[in-house]
This record gives sequence, structure tokens and C-alpha cells, in this order.
Amino acid sequence: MLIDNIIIKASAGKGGKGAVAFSKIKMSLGPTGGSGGKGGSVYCEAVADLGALRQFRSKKVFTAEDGRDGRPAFRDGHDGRDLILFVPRGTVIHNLTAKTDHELSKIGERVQVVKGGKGGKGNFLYRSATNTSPTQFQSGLPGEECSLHLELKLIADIGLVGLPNVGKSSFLNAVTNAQSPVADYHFTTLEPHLGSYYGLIIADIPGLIEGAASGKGLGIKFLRHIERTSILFHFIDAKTDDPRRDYDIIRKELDTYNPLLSKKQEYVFITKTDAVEEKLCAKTMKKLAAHIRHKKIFELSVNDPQKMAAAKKLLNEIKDEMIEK
Ligand SMILES: Nc1nc2c(ncn2[C@@H]2O[C@H](COP(=O)(O)OP(=O)(O)OP(=O)(O)O)[C@@H](O)[C@H]2O)c(=O)[nH]1
Ligand SMILES: [Mg+2]
Repeated sequence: MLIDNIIIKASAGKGGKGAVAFSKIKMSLGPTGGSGGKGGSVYCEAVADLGALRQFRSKKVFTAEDGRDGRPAFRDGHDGRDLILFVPRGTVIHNLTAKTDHELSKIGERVQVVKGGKGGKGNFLYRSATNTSPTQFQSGLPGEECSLHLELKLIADIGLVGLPNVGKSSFLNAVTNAQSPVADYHFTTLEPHLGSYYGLIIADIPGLIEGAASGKGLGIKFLRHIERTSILFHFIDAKTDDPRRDYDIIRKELDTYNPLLSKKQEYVFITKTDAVEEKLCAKTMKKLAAHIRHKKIFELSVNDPQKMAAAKKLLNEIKDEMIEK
């Protein structure tokens, strides 16, 4: 089960205490107490692993290292090590204590959630012309603490759209480790499923039908999941008697729901090509190509290794392009 909502506590380390010490060398008497190191801070950092919130299921309190105390002979204490909590990309960090929200949308992006306490001054820093043997020092300051609500808002890179039963889930399952239900009837998929193709997140949503944008079928509830994707894969069944109509139905729903959806980069796939004769498939391709010029159309069949290889090649290209960005 995907963990997408969890509350944890984070505490930063406290600062080390300043030291009080004096030189014992006769010719250079004076204060030598070093300052305490600062406490470690806690950060959240985004990673590709969608399941990264699992680690918070049993352990709930995360504490960074304290700063070390200052020592004699001018030796300052070491700073405490920072603690980095890895969360999936798309996690919103709600800091319930500071009442702030921060979304981590890029892999490697990092946010500080609590800051380590400052180290205290040792007595060396209190020396002056009038106070040559200071005994003052500071204790380190405590680190900040907070409660964090980690909420995963999935950001898919590619959204699969199409009429019901066109093979969206079958494709997702074939290229990722997702287990989206597959069956030969409409609306097999009842809620969005996500899979990761080497870090590229693909979202399979329930099939759309005419009128989806105004509430028909399961559509509207799930269109929002593809609002944030940058690319759409539009699937059309090779068995259709009218690919242009099928294509237009989906495009109209996307546009009605949010015109930005229909402006996304789109790749079109004629699916289940193994289930029809080659001739018919070529005819369907031709009809569609004339209807939507300047868009790439691919033949696809989860049962055809060559066609799957071409689809994977496209996924690799998209992935490489996204990394370059
Ligand atoms: N012959 C053949 N059948 C396929 C292929 N891809 C999917 N199917 C079959 O088509 C049916 C529908 O596939 P799904 O993957 O559930 O389709 P979907 O688009 O996710 O359907 P909904 O979730 O209902 O919208 C299933 O019986 C699949 O086994 C294919 O490449 N070739
Ligand atoms: Mg499905």
C-alpha cells in the first residue's frame, strides 16, 4: 500500500556548551575554553522513490545530532551532523508548528525543517583588558522542534488517457511494476494507478467518456490527476470503427475540463494492434494521421515485443529530456 499521508516529529540537535579552561603554562596564563559546536539541523529532500514515506510508518521521531561541548586549549566542539529525511518527489511538507507549507517538486530539492541550536561561547571569547581570567561561558541553545505532516501529492510525468477498455492499464503494467487491474470491460480501473518507469512516473486514470468533463462516468474526479503531468499518451483501440471520433471525444473532454490539458504535449497510440489485421491497422493509422497532422502516432501492442521496444525507446527519450531540464 502506498503511504501518502503521515505525521512525524523532527528535532534539531542542541548546541554544545562553551568550556571554561585556563592555560597552565606559566608564561601564557589565560582563558582557553573553546566554544560549543552547533546542533545539527533536519532537512527533507525529494527522491524518486515513491514509497519513501514507508520508513516513517514505525519510527515517528527524528532527531539530529547535538553539537559537542567546547574543550580546553582553544578547541571548539564539533558541529552536530545534519539529518536528512528522504521523501518522495511531490511531497508537501506541512510544518504544523511553524504553520508553513513547502512542496518538494524536483528530485534533489531540499528544505530545512528545523534548525540546530547555536553553540555556546567558551571563556576564551570573554577575555578583555579588564577581565583577563573570565569564568563566563554560554550553554548551547536548544534545537528547534516541530511536527511535520508529510503529504504526497503525486506528480506524474506522463498521463494515460483514452476511452475505456483501450489498454491503458495493460500498458502501465507492462512497462512499470504497477498492478493496475485489467479486464475486458469498461471502467476496470476505478482509481488512478501510478507506476515508475526508471523514475518516470506514469499515471493511469479511469477511462474517459463523452461528457466526462461535466461529470459523466468516472472522469471528472480523476482528470485533476493529469493536470500536473507534462505529457499525455492518448490511446485509441485498433478495433475502433472511427479513430477520428474516438480521438475527438477525448480531446473535447480534456479541453472542456481545462484548456491547459489539451495544450500538453501528446503522443497518440493505436493499441491492441495484434488483435486486428495489419491492413485494417494501416488504414486506421492513415485516417488518424490525416486528422491530426504534426502529432506522432505509434502502433502499440503489449503482446508485440518490437512495438513495446519502440514505446520504451520513447519513454527513455522523454526521461532523458526531463533529466536535462
Ligand atoms: N490483444 C490485446 N489485448 C489487449 C492489449 N492491451 C490490452 N488488452 C486487453 O484489453 C482489455 C482492456 O485492457 P485494460 O488495460 O484494462 O484497458 P483500460 O484502458 O485500462 O480500461 P479501463 O480501465 O476500463 O478504462 C483487457 O482484456 C486486456 O487484456 C493488447 O495489446 N493486445
Ligand atoms: Mg484501466
